[in-house]
Amino acid sequence: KLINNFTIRMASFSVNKKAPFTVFVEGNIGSGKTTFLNHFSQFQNVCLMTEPVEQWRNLNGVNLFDLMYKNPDRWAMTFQNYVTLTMLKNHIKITDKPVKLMERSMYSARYCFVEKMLASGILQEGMYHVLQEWYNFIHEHHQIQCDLIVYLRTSPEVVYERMKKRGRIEESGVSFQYLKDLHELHENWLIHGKFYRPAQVLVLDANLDLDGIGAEYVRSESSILRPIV
Ligand code: DCP
Repeated sequence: KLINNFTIRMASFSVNKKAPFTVFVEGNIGSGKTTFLNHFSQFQNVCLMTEPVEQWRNLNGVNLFDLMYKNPDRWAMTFQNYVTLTMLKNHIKITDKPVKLMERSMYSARYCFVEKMLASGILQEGMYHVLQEWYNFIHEHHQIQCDLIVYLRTSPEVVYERMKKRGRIEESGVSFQYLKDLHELHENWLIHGKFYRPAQVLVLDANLDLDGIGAEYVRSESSILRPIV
């Protein structure tokens, strides 16, 4: 009986425990998502979840990220499959902090990258449908918390320059057209609502350079830190 009572109490604790106010930071490659997250490292009550790029770069010594760009027909499916798993782990990660800030989400993988890969023939229809089945299954069986989306809005020209300057070796073959298409997909999703948006979207001007963008970041603070301020 004691054990039963304990189990019931634990179950009601996990039901009642409030999920953190969860924010997805979205935007094109090079839009400044990492810098944005770094800005919020000054607040102790915020849990920062950076994108699992390092895991994509080293899965037991295999660089899936590099393989995806070098040989997309062969590796894009495997890569997006692994992105889904690593993102899901971040989505369901528990934190005691009242605010959780996530770099990207399963949604941008689904509505931007995977859509782009299907349209350009990198993903075959069968592969695409397998990924859709995963997304739908996850959606039905997990509570993916999302209270706000921050969209770091840029122009493709600006992010192309930034990406070249950053010089990530794996991205050396990424074309301007690729960034332009990804930009359109982000716009269709986050501005025009072509795909499901799990929360309201706060749009920031992320074309500004590092000197000017601080003010944009500060502008978002009250929305993001809502449960703490
Ligand atoms: N990527 C991908 N498919 C996904 C997510 C990311 O192919 N579902 C790729 C695109 C980039 C790299 O992974 O080559 C990282 O892209 P992000 O835009 O997520 O991260 P950045 O580091 O470029 O963001 P920022 O410069 O805004 O900090």
